[in-house]
Amino acid sequence: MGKKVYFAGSIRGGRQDAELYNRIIKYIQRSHTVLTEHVGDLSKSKTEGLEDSDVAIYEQDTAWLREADVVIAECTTPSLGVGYELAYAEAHGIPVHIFYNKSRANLSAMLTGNKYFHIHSYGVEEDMYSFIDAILQ
Ligand code: 6IA
Repeated sequence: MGKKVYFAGSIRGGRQDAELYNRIIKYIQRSHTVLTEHVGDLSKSKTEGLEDSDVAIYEQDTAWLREADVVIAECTTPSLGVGYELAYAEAHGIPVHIFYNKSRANLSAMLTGNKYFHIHSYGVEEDMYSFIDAILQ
């Protein structure tokens, strides 16, 4: 049976990797459920969605985090919201896998120094997908 995946990626932290998030989400969706499809939604800018209050976003996302089997985060673009989600998942005992492009990111010591997190650096995007297969098998 497919897993429930909470995919985390930057929104207000910057949307330069939105297309990458979209490709990762589509890849995971071939066999699993992604609770957070909107993170890869290319039609929405980071400022849209204001009709949803931030309180509603917080309540929905934390409910999905509690429901998730695993969190997969793409952390090349730093995001306060993603950092919060990773700590929230840890507090609730949800496994967390963090990906970052080693040539573009200098990951926070608060992530690399935390042995709870499974951290995967990649050189090319394709390398990520075999890691994701192993995580979700
Ligand atoms: O601080 P950030 O905005 O970069 O935080 C990004 C993270 O927070 C993502 O992994 C999301 O799970 C969550 N998040 C932030 N903003 C939203 C949001 N806004 N909707 C749902 N989750 C969010 C409205 C929709 C948006 C695509 C415009």
